Amino acid sequence: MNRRNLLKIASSATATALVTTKESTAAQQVARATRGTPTPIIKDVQVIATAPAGLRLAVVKILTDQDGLYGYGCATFTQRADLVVAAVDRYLKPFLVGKPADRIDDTWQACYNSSYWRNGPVLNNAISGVDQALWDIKGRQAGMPVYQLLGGKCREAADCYGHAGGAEIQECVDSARQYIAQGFRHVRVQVGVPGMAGYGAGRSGVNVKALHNAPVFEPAAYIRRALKLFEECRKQLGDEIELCHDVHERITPTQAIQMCKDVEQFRLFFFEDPLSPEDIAYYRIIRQQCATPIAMGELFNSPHEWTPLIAERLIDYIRVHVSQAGGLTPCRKMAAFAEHFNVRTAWHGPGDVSPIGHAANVALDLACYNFGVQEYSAFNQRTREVFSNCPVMKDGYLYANEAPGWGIEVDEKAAKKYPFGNEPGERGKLNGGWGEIRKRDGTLIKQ
Ligand code: GCO
Ligand code: MG
Repeated sequence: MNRRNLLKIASSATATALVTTKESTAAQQVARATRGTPTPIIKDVQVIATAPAGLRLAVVKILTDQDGLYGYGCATFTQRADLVVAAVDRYLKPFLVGKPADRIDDTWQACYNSSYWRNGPVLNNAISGVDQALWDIKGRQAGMPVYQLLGGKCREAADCYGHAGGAEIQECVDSARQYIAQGFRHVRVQVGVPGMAGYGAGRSGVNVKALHNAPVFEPAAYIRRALKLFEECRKQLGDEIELCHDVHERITPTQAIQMCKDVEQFRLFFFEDPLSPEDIAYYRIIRQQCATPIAMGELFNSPHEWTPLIAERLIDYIRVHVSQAGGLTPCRKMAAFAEHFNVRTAWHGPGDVSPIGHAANVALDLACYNFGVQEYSAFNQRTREVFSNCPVMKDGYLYANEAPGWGIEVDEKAAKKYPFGNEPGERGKLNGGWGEIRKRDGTLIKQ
């Protein structure tokens, strides 16, 4: 019945009651839809520094002037976490307190420009913590998970790859089998190099002889070993399993060109970081010589790194560490840009991303059409003690938890049980930083 008819019969008490009920219901509906829209003002900006899995995580918490309205954002740069904490405390907090919490991109731009010099890992991670916290607040206000604020689902869940590794080839193949048994359709395979410091794999044998005492890595020995690994994986695991591999920027550009050609026969799902960010111009040569799918991006901080690779279609998967690029706001723009060039996403998702950061990955995974694959690292029991409702892993798929915002609460008392400074070995001595890896002759390897 339309409003005019309603008003016609408005004379009788019942009718009046009917109009009042309808309007009050309508008013309630409007109030519910615009709940929390008196602009929330940033009241405090804090950083939760915790290492429940022995890797330094930094999470920004933004509190607003509306009781119970706050949000979390991942700001994790594990090798320089103390500097990110200082960048938030000393610079972003005084810059933000008193500002509105509901202007996300504007706040991002203001923080990004407030240091004048920009596009560096420390400041980008600090800004990411703020950015993701504002998205969390927006979701909590709207009563929606962040992926809904980005436009809703393009898929039910994010198809993931796990990390299979081993000091010996058979150990890695067996580890891959475990992921396949858990339902994973994609597995990253990494194997150690006897006597050397391999990436993503254990070490075996006695240290090779060198002119120094640092861990040794010889690119050529790694390449020979990796090619044998892929051959064995295909022989034992078959063609169906999607294999990924991370070179981790440890070989020369010409070795990278050759290795990309050599691995073409193994039909990898992707071949990650064959080049360092400083050498990305060589991708033009690799692209002309083989069809091996390339993934690159976790080390990128600036649009000047990813835009040419995407625009020239020199990579297949953009693998940015979301907080390293400045947070959800720049990465959703990056994903949209990449879609036009059919470059797909494969957000960085190792153990040194907090569950908040993994939730941001999943929000992008679900809402962006050009999703490729999601890197997955399991959350150990201590991490789950600190972060409730971590994204759910099932049959090799990662699911959003469907609660408003990221849907994650941080138990700050539990976080304090795992302070920075208790990391094992060299990482502890170096405040979460990495040591050196060198060739036999002492030449430093970018690791
Ligand atoms: C990956 C990465 C990581 C990085 C680590 C650095 O592909 O997951 O290469 O393993 O080495 O995140 O801190
Ligand atoms: Mg990597």
